[in-house]
Amino acid sequence: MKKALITGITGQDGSYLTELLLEKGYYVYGIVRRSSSMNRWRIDHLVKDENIYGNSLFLDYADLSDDASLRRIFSKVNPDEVYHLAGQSHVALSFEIPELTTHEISNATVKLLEICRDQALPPKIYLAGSSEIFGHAQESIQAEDTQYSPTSPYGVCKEFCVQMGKVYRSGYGMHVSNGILYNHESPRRGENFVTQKIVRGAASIAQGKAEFLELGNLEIERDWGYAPDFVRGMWKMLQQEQAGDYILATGKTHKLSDLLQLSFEYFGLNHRKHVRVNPKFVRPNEPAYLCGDSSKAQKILGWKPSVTFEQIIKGMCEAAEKSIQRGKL
Ligand code: NDP
Ligand code: GDR
Repeated sequence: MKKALITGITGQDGSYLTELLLEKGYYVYGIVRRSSSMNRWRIDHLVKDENIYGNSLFLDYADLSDDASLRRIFSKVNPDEVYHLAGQSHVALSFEIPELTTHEISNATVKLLEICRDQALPPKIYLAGSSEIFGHAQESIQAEDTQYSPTSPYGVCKEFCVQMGKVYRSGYGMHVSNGILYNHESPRRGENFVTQKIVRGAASIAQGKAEFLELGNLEIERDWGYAPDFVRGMWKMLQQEQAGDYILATGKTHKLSDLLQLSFEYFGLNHRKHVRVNPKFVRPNEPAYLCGDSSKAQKILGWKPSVTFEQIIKGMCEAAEKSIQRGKL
């Protein structure tokens, strides 16, 4: 049985990746960090399952800023595959906390690469790159060879990681793959990302708990995919003999107004009556449009997205509705 170590196991992608790897018969080791309140709802169902937790799933306390704890986990686990997903993942917040963003994304990635390099048998490594590295791209559809032009501290840090991944791959012959992933969503999406904010905002308005939803830039277009599809792509990257860089994207974009319409209509509302712009949510700079070409992943990994934008948003609305029924929203 293979052993996988996941940083960011409590996040959206980490939770789906854990499910996938357990299904495939892996031993999964996850790094969790201490917080004043437990924030493990995405993996609670696995942790509460006695057949899983302690048998094929293991959690250890660590933090990206705590070198000793990370090194200790590597010595204990000796992983075959490392999926490095942890870090400050909010683009808008990276303008407010650029230093923390740099530490958690750039410095932590170098640290992990170095720890992996020091292992007797370095593991295969997945690094969580982002479409934000393309920023104000020249090409309307970006491919792996599109020039990077990030527009946020987050995007710059992710470019740094992608470049470092290439350096460790070519310099030391390590199996490091960069996934350049476009936005991917699910009912487990964090509540301050725009899809979940809109879905839950519409649900609150429908319940009479709020009258308006305040958003930032409404004139954007993104290539939104489905998180469980994307973690399948991460795993496929590490099953290749050669490591590489791969874009995972649907190749189809939608406007923010499409997202608003779908979500508000689900709850029987007209979004035009309930949405207003609050400059607080407008970023200093950002790409207006991002769309990815995943031909390389389709050809080499045999990867393709399986869920449409409409199905993703409907699934998120249904999940919000269930949360309302359980009194959790
Ligand atoms: P989430 O924000 O849902 O999860 C982030 C994870 O990182 C959480 O488990 C969080 O732990 C953990 N984490 C953050 N800081 C630290 C730290 N200092 N030490 C230990 N753990 C930490 O992100 P996603 O699952 O959506 O994304 C996974 C990765 O992929 C991220 O690196 C993100 O930037 C990148 N990415 C995501 C895309 C997307 O659309 N989802 C697209 C492209 C890239 P805790 O639960 O304790 O906060
Ligand atoms: P993004 O996702 O920044 O692309 O990062 P997010 O959902 O935060 O924003 C998408 C677009 O919506 C616009 N927007 C708003 N966004 C938020 N969060 N809140 C608002 O009120 C709002 N109003 C408009 C944004 O300006 C933006 O254009 C996600 C993260 O998962 C990253 O980690 C990942 O790297 C990228 O996707 C690809």
